[in-house]
Amino acid sequence: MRLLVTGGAGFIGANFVHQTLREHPEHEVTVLDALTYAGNEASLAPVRDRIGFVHGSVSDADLVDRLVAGADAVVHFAAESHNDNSLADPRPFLDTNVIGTFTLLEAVRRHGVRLHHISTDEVYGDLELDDPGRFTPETPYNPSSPYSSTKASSDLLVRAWVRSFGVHATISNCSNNYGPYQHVEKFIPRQITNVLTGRRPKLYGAGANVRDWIHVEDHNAAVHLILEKGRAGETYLIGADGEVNNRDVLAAVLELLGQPADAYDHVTDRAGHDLRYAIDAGKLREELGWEPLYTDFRDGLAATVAWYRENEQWWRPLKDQVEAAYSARGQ
Ligand code: NAD
Ligand code: TDX
Repeated sequence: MRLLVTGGAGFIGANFVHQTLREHPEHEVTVLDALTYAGNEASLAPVRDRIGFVHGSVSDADLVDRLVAGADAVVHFAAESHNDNSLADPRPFLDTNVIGTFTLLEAVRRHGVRLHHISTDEVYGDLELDDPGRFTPETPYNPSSPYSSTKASSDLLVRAWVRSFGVHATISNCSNNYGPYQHVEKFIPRQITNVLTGRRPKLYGAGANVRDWIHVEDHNAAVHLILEKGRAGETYLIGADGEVNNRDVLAAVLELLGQPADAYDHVTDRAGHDLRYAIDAGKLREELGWEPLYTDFRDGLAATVAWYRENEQWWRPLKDQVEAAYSARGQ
């Protein structure tokens, strides 16, 4: 298949491109990426001569129309993805996540091209710490932040285009990813690179918030399965039973980097901070036979720490600016 991968210079998209070339050489890959602050061509450098790369926006209707016309399927990763940024400046989240997805939907509708829309578990809101339940495809949407509300909006647009126009689309809602090439604004890489640059890690509030961690390779393997075997119009939840609270994640990072257990700061909590996310991936496991490979979070985290140690040239140019913005917000 000729795959158009939007957001392929970002964290999950770049890992998807690498995995595709390694494990699915039958696909031809073209990346469409606006190279925002979060996009990094260096993430694609090892495979640059084996893919097409177009620098542009998913909201550019003429460009998107042309690219979609030459594809068999679109895998749509492109988004503004960081909750804290959406609290500071929501507008780009509407432009890319809502208008960008709308623009792609109109193009796949015109050209009869398959779309897989990448989304998040944050569309479901949050759970209490002691709630025995987890998110399922039937959980009502209840997003909290400007980021998650624009992702929820984009999912609803996809569902409406499936129902009203018969667009051939699938959606996946995944939990928190970790692994190589993740921007240093995000929790795990921020703390690793704080230690590596002599800063103290920063924990929001008391750190009781729970995230359901999944290695990015497991997420992308699920996306490939959905592309191959997913039923049109369906939503699949992706998660690997990886619930850990932020305090425990940070403790593991500190230990892996040989730091004392108390070598971190508590900082101002995120406004509207979601308490807990948890995914029931039963449908994906039972219908499509997906199983995660990274079942030990600590092993995956150790590999991620090693990657950041070995790839300072990739993250170092981003670090000071990110920390300056955080410290201006008391975080
Ligand atoms: P990221 O911020 O690392 O990468 C986003 C990429 O999209 C960047 O390369 C950026 O340049 C590009 N982009 C932004 N605006 C664009 C535009 N208008 N046109 C074209 N490209 C544009 O994000 P990520 O963490 O890799 O997330 C990828 C997708 O996965 C997003 O849709 C996100 O909502 C979803 N998701 C992320 C997680 C997670 O834990 N990171 C979990 C579930 C779902
Ligand atoms: O410095 C920090 N200290 C801290 O305690 C940062 C950056 C975060 N946190 C907390 C906030 C969250 O509870 O860590 C947790 C994870 O934070 P993020 O990495 O910002 O991720 P989150 O807000 O959970 O959203 C992520 O997962 C779902 C992605 O960024 C989203 O794109 C995805 O949809």
